[in-house]
Formats: sequence, C-alpha cells, structure tokens
Amino acid sequence: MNPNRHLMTIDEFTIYQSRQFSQSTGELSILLRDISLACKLINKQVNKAGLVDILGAHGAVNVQGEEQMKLDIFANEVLINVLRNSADCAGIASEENDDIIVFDDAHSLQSKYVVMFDPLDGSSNIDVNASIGTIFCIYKRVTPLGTPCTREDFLQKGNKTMAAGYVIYGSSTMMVYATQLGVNGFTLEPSIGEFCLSHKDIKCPVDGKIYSVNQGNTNKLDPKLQSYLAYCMENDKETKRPYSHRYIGSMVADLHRTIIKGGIFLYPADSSNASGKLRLLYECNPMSYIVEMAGGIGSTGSQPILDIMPTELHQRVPIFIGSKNMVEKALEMIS
Ligand code: P6P
Repeated sequence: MNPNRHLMTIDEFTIYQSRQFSQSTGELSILLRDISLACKLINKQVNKAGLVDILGAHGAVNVQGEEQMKLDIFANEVLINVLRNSADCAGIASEENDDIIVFDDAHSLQSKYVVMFDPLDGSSNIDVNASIGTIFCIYKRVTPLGTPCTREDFLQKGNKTMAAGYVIYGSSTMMVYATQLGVNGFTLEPSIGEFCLSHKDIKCPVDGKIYSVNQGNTNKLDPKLQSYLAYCMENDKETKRPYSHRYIGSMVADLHRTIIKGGIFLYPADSSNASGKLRLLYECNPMSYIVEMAGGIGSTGSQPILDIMPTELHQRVPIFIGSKNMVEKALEMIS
C-alpha cells in the first residue's frame, strides 16, 4: 500500500462533515464512532463464529417469536453496552428487545439522540457463512433533555432520521451510512482496525436488471404482484429482461448489492404476512433513508416508507426498494 496515499477514517470523515454545520456539537459524529466501535467488536465474533462454540440457536425466543442465535444476543448486548457508555445516547430500541431501554445516568439523560437497531440481521444465514449485517438509525429525541427518553422519541417518521446506516459482514466488512449530506461507504482495514472511506458519495443506479424477492412466496401474493414477477421474467431486450434473480435472504446483503449495482428488492404483504415481514423502525426506515439519499425509492407499494407515522416499535410494513425506475415500474403495475 502506498504510504503517501491518504486514508480517511470514518471518524475523520464524520468530523469533517460536521464542520459544515456551524451549530454542530460533534455529538452525532461521536455516536457514529461509538456504533462503528460496537460493529468492530461484533465483526470480531462474526469472523470467528465457525471456530468457537458461538454458533447454533441460543434456545431463547425473541419478541418476533424467532429462535435467537447466540451471535444475535452477543451483538445486541455489545450495542447496548457501548451505547449506554456513550455520552450521546438517551436510549435504544432493538429488534431483540420487547420495549425500549432507557439510559438514566446523568450523562445519558442529557443526550439528544436515541438509536434503533437490528443488531444482526439475516441471522438465519450465520451458520452457512452468508453475509449478515447490523442496521441502525439515529433520531433526535422529541422529549425534553434531562428527562428519561420515552417511546415517543422512537415512534417518529423515517423522514425525521438524523443518520442511518448498516454494517455488512461479508467478503469484507463495510459500514455504509447516510445523512442529509449523502451516502458514504467505509471498508474495515483490519491491520489498523479502522473503517476507511472506500465508497464516496454512493448513488443508487436509476435502473438495473436484478430483482430480489423470495419467489417461494409467489403463490401467496396478490395477482397484480404475480403479474409483476412474470414481467420480470419475460423476454424484452429493450428493457434488459428477463432480469436476473438474486436473493440472499439477508436484507443488508440484498440491499447493499441493490444500492451498488442497481435493482429492486421487494418483500410484499402476502396471505400469511398481512403487513409483510420486515420491520419498519429498524429495517425498512433506515434502509429506505439510505436508498433515498442515494437517489432510489423506498415504498410500501402505496406510500413512501419514510412518510409512515409509526404506532408500534415492532410493526411490519411491505417494502419495494431500490433503483428509481424499477421501483416506479413495479408501483405502476401493482396499483
Ligand atoms: P425470508 C432475515 O431473517 C430477514 O429479516 C431479512 O434480513 C431478510 O430480507 C428476510 O428476513 C428474509 O425472509 O422469508 O425470505 O426468509
């Protein structure tokens, strides 16, 4: 590696970006640093999962009724502990916890941000070594500083997001996050233990030729959705169809590919999931914020995901997300 080449770490980058706002206190930068630290700790365990007895179901069942893998629990505890010790987080909501966790120490009570996360999304892929990920989003609390945060601080529309991101534990470990200034990607350089800027100002291609859906659910879908999938599989050289089908079954991995290469990912409602499977607060909102800041679209099929006023911490929504032209075509066909 050329020693003269300037590596920009994620900390340098967030501080550089925060300086564009005169009133910035640096708290958001510190919070992003804390989240990146937690994900480096998670990465260490994910990378050696095959070597130590951390695989296999933990036996407990989470609020979703899904069997918890041991790495899920480890990742959840790391994020909670790191954020509890952060001076800039008033509380968290996690896929793995029924209710919010309020940080009531003096420092945390004065914090202006709350964090929601899915600590290890795609966990069913853990013991087959497929890519998995952490998804997070940061909101400014709406309750007064100095008081304990409440559910109201978490039940905010996605368009109130201050920052959202994911870490993909794949062939390399990469953190991608979005703010109103755009979307940037940082690849972990293990030899120095730093996330380094590798994908500046990511833009989701306006078009693509990959569609990503669990086709096993086709017979449970609305007829208009079945017609859309048939459209994806028809021959048409002008619109580059048939599209290629890619589905990893890990939202972070499927969406990272979609953002980088273009395409559409969909998890619609079906006869057994009336509201779809994916959760609004810590899966669909953060991923929609990232994709929209990269120029794509995130929709339920009938409205922008980021416009939904949440009512429950773990509510689910249908999702159509990815390249602008592909999502618009899908929405046109299903409306
Ligand atoms: P299915 C993983 O369990 C997850 O929550 C997402 O990461 C993924 O996109 C989806 O569920 C896969 O669901 O029903 O296709 O296995």
